[in-house]
Amino acid sequence: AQPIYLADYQPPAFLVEKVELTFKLAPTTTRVLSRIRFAPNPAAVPGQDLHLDGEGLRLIAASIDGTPLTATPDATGLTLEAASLPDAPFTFQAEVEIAPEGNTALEGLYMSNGMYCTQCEAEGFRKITYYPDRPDVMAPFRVRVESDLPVLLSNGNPVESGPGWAEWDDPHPKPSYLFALVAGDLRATTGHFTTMDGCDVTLNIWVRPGDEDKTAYALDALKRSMLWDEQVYGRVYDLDIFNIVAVDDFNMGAMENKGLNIFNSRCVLASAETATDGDFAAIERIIAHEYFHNWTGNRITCRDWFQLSLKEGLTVFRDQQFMGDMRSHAVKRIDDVLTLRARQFREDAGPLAHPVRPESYVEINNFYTATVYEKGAELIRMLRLLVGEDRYRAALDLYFERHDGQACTIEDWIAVFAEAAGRDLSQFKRWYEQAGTPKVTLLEHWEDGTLTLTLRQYSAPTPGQPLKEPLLIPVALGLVGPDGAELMPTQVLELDSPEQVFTFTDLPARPVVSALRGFSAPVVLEHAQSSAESNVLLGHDTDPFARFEAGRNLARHILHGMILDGAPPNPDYLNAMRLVLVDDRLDPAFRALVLRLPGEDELAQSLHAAGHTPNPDAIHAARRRALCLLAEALAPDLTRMVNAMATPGAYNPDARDAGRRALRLAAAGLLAHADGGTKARDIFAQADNMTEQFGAWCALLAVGAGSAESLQFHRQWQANRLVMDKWFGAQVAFAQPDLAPAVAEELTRHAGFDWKNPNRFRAVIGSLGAHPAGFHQSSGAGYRLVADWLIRLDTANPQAAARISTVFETWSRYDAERQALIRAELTRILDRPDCSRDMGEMVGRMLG
Ligand code: DPP
Ligand code: ZN
Repeated sequence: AQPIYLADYQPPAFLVEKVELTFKLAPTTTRVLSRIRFAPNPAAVPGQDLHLDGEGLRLIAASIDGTPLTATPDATGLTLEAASLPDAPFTFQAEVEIAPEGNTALEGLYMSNGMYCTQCEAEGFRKITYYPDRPDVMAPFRVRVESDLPVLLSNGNPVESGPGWAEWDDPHPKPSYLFALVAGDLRATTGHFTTMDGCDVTLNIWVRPGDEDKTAYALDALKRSMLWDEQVYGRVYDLDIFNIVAVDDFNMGAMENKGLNIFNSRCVLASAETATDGDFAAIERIIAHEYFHNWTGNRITCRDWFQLSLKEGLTVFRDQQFMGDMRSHAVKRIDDVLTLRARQFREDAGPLAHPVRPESYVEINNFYTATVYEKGAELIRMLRLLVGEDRYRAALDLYFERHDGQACTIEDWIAVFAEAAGRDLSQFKRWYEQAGTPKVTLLEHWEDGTLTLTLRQYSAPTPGQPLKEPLLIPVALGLVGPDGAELMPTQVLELDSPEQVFTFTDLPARPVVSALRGFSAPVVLEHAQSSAESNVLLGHDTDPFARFEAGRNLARHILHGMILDGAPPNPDYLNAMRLVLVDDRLDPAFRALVLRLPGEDELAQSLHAAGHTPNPDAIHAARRRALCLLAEALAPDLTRMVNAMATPGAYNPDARDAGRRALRLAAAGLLAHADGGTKARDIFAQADNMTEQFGAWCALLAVGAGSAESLQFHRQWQANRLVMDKWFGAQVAFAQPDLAPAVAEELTRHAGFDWKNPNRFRAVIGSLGAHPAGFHQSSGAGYRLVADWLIRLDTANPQAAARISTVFETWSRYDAERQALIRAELTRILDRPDCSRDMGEMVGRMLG
């Protein structure tokens, strides 16, 4: 397959003024009738052919202004030759047949549990009918759905309906990737929202019968999102109705189709008994994310798919702000940085590294990545820090005012900031163009009351980018006295050269440098600090992220020592952890985060960055030993915390109770390494909510216990698909490393292993890939099992298979034996005649 290049962009030859669609739904013989009004694009080179994308369609008939068409489609669609097209607007009509029932790729129109639904982003609409399936073609849609199923939905407002049919009208011009249709036997939970302009909006959460008791939280989160977007960004909803539908078989988390969001049921359904605090938070975030897309994505969309971060980075940043406002900014920031490092830094350090705005792709579905999403959000956070909050808001106002209804680029985005801030941002723009995580080195020199800081930046080569230019890096920095008092509040240093020196004079004593407060830039900071200095920051820094980071640095340092030379942990560290654990002035959620040791993959990443070849078994063993030592040292306090953090009364998913449960479970989980799981067993037995039931069960599995609880969990929840995903996943995630591949394999033979369901596949195969010591078991059994299943899934659902293939992206970190085993598996995946375009691109990039 040929790559597509950003540099080759051409405006569309024709624009669309109006789309009318009729769907006659049937599992294997759905008919789609289209009537599309085209007009020549004044901005395009005249005299071009009109290419209508279409894949897997059976063309029944087509015409232009009523004259039957003779052109025959090829594998990519239908090309209407310039010479055969009128010079003025014309109407193209077509009738095609498709088979949603056999659509296992879950892209286009497909079926899930007897229900019809769609997924069109990025290029699924071309599997529904012939159309210029590109985001810079925006049009109003009118849709008629015909089916005997009781609920028939599409985008926009309902206009008319009768027995067996319904019509919907979406007046807002939209790209085809935002088209949606749903038909099924569904039940709604309904609410209302009055906009700040006084309009009433009907809100519906549509679910399968039996799931109505799991919709309340999503509906509430939706109302809060709508209010927040009005209050913080001045953005008002623009239709009479907002529908959300829960679907069990779905490749992504959710999709922001105009007025008709479609959600993976995992990202919308929740009750106290079936969902964890983490699930509730994810639902709140994703509901907000998809809702916020209505302005950042739908009304202002992307000119082409290279600009994906224009909508995704911005919308992630907005959902991060929202979650901070709803819960805790400190905890949210720490969580986001942990996710960024675990997923995006990992991606950026390996063969799949790519810029936030890529320059080429073979299959765009492969670029819905942590780089485009999470690093894209970091770039917006940095812009906001550099221009200040007021100018950020002014830039956004200008963006909405200038570009509403348009398909835009990163250049348009940078321009509103440059104008609102009166500042040249061309150096900043490199962040969108250069891949890789910059390394920032900080050196201190102290003399006579003057502190001199030398900051250096370096960006290593990434695939296709051997040389890097210096970036504009905002380094938020404060100075803390040796007693913990703030000596200098946060200043934002702008590092824009390979090396710069900053001087601070007239200091009473040598301060402790608190650098990269709030994680002000997505970089790896190298700053040698003693454990005494880290302890000052951990105990006193005014910036909560910096406090967390100081504890993290101590933990990483100790774990590296244990892994590399078996050095025992410093007693100071154990004591510092005790102080955090019992400090009731600190938010329990924050304490839970500090207590959590860096994960095995994070340790492999940091060891590799420090020039070592990580050994997954040694990392696992050392981490396990650290957990035991920590548990023994803190046992009495941990026991006290388990009791103190109980949340009496009815389950409440809010941040306060969730934080208490997080600390309670963190304490019980740690304690299990000393007491064999006695406390965890109590929590499991008494739990009236999934957070504690599942958390306690995982704590038991982690110490090799919990088999009775596994049986009970299965007995209790076997009828609940989402909870069963947890049952499948946890057994793999917490399996003893040498057993993990066998445990996963055994589960693939379980009657409930419905491998075509992406959630279930991920629960087993994805969990094995996320278990470093299990996946990288030296026999290669983990690699083999994952490869076998990726090959199988690739034939049914290439998009999902390609996404999960990233479990192999870190292969070049490991020793020669493991590298050879992985290369052999990747080659086996690639060297099949039926290897998909999606998988071919991913594996090809990984092999380099
Ligand atoms: N639905 C996905 C998201 O919201 C892709 N747009 O990120
Ligand atoms: Zn999104």
